[in-house]
Parts: sequence; C-alpha cells; structure tokens
Amino acid sequence: KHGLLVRKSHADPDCKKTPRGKRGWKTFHAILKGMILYLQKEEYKPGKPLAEEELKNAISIHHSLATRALDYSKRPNVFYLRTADWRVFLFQAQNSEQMHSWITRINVV
Ligand code: I3P
Repeated sequence: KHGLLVRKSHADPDCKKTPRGKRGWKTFHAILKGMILYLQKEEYKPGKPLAEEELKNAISIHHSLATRALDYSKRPNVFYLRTADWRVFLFQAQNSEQMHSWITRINVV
C-alpha cells in the first residue's frame, strides 16, 4: 500500500514528548511494505532504491498500534501510530477511506 501521509512526531522512544521545533507536520509519500512503513520525500517509483535519509524515516510497525485520533480535532482524518519502542506519531491521511485503510493495514501485520 502507498499514498500521501502527513506526519507529526508526538513522543520519542524514551516516552518523552517530542521537543518544540520538532513537532511540525511534514508530508511524505508513504509505502507500507511488510512490517516497514517507509516515508519518502519523493513519489514512489517501483524498483527505485531508497536513499539513506528515507531509510532513517522508516518506521517498524511490528507490535505497533494504529488508532483513530478522536481527541485531535485540528485536522481531519488523523490517526495515532504507537510503535513497539513507544514512539507516538500522528498521521493525517488524504480522506476518511484512506485513514481507515491505513489503520487496518498497519494493525493486521
Ligand atoms: C509545532 C508545530 C505544530 C504544532 C505543535 C508545535 O511547532 O507548529 O503544527 O502542532 O504544537 O509545537 P514546531 O514546528 O516548531 O515543532 P499542531 O499542528 O497540532 O498544533 P504542539 O507542541 O502543541 O503539539
């Protein structure tokens, strides 16, 4: 699965709140492949190798949980992603259908 996702970092691996200056929203071309969610700056092209920067943004979704962000009302179609190492991200999908599709795909693996 792939598509546009806008990401906001909410908590870092130490469980601490992501510091000011690093809490902004950023748009990525997201690709969910196996248990990895890759976040690329450029559009997905099959066969194109991933740059180091893009590998750094990759998130392991093994033992992670995606849930609708019902308590976040500043933007629509937002869900939380809590990872196994206790990072928390907010992701905004392009529409409600896409949001549900991402949540399902992330939670199924
Ligand atoms: C953040 C940025 C986010 C905002 C966040 C700010 O600043 O303005 O858009 O979240 O507020 O800290 P920076 O880019 O300097 O990190 P919202 O869009 O959800 O308001 P927050 O600290 O209350 O999460």
